[in-house]
Amino acid sequence: MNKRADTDLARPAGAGLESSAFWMPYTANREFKKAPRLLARAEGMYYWTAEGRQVLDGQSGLWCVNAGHCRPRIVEAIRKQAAELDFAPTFQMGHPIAFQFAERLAQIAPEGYSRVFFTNSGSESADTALKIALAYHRARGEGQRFRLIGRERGYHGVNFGGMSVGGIGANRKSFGPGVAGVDHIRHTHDLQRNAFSRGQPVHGAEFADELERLCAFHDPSTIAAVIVEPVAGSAGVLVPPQGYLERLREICTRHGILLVFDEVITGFGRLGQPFASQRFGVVPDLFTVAKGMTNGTVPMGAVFVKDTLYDAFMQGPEGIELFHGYTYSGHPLACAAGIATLDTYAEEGLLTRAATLEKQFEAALLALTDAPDVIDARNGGHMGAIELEPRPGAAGKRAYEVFLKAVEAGVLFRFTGDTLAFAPPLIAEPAHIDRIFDTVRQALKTLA
Ligand code: PXG
Repeated sequence: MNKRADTDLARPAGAGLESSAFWMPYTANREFKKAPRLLARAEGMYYWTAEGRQVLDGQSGLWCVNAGHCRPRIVEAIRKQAAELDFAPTFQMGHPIAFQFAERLAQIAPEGYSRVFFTNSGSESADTALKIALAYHRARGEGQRFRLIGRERGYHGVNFGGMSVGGIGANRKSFGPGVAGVDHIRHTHDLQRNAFSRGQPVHGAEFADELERLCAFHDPSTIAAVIVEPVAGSAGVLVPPQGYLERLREICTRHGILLVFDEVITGFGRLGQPFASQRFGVVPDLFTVAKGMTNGTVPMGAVFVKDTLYDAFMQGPEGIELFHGYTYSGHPLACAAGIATLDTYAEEGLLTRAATLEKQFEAALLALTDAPDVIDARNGGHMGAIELEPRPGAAGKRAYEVFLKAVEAGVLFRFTGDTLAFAPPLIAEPAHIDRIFDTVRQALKTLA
């Protein structure tokens, strides 16, 4: 038996975690456990640390708590569902709430999207979308379309499919060759031409032409799908240049390639519309969601599938149309949380609220243009980033120090490399937004 187990509960929060059993994800474990930062409670725009200090959530958890924390309606729905139907299978059986939630989701989706496949995370959504794309082509007699195209600096989760099409080097390098038949187009970040853009940058629609080059190289009839985030999130909020997504769409259509949008971050109101495709007026063939789907409360994801694709499967031979699914696809607790989340979004107009906050968010973010060491500020909807000049020989260090200073001052956001990323809950008021960016300015000044 683990000798420490009995005494663990009695020790002060955060103390003595050096030998903790928890292998933390995407974390410098040894460093963290020496000086842990523990969040113990949350409500609305705020967390409280284990020591009782209030922290403003500038990141909606991990881009997921779009309606703010511990919303009573969602809490109650989960509580009630857990007592009524904790679990029931969705393989060859069903339960009503999964059907209800799918209907509700279809109601807010772009036109022509009335089918939803449930997963449990963004990673599972990415892999599910890629598998549906491959199976769709095969069902139509185009099984030679096996290639999947991603983009540099893309993030589609950590499972093998999503990792393979993903384009962040550190997420790939330790894990072998990944899925066969994958290639990447270049990213859209162009600091020289587009630094300090407001919203969509002017330059770079032509980066989409790389897809045309890969078509020529591989033969387009071998390419099944292209997957991109409409706005790249993890790689530091890269907003698509004007005309870029339109051009990707046009090239895919011309060559019979499916366009997949990964809307795990952009979905559920982050850009001022329910989904990014509605904001940008570019409609993919499939899109993935997770995170804001249940306001971050119960793990869940989904793939939205265009009716034409679904219909192609339903016209095949009788029997199971897609040999794919998870034990927890359409889990009752997640569906209950999801329905209550959609109710909350609808009641408070949150799926379009980012559009009204956008100018103030942009002004507060772009005001940092003259702060020390800032080399770019960029935004779209209710998300944005500040890129810092890396310290010579110590990439990422400056952003980490700003992050620590801000947490000390009671404001939480994300950093990746030397980029700080911001995505507060959609219930934010202007004063919250000002506080986040004032805190960043102060931290930059102190560290300069
Ligand atoms: N696609 C996108 C676009 C994502 O942003 C995933 C897929 C994977 O989702 P799951 O639920 O499997 O983690 C994500 C996740 C960050 C950060 O701050 C971003 C994510 C997760 C954790 C941290 O960069 N995105």
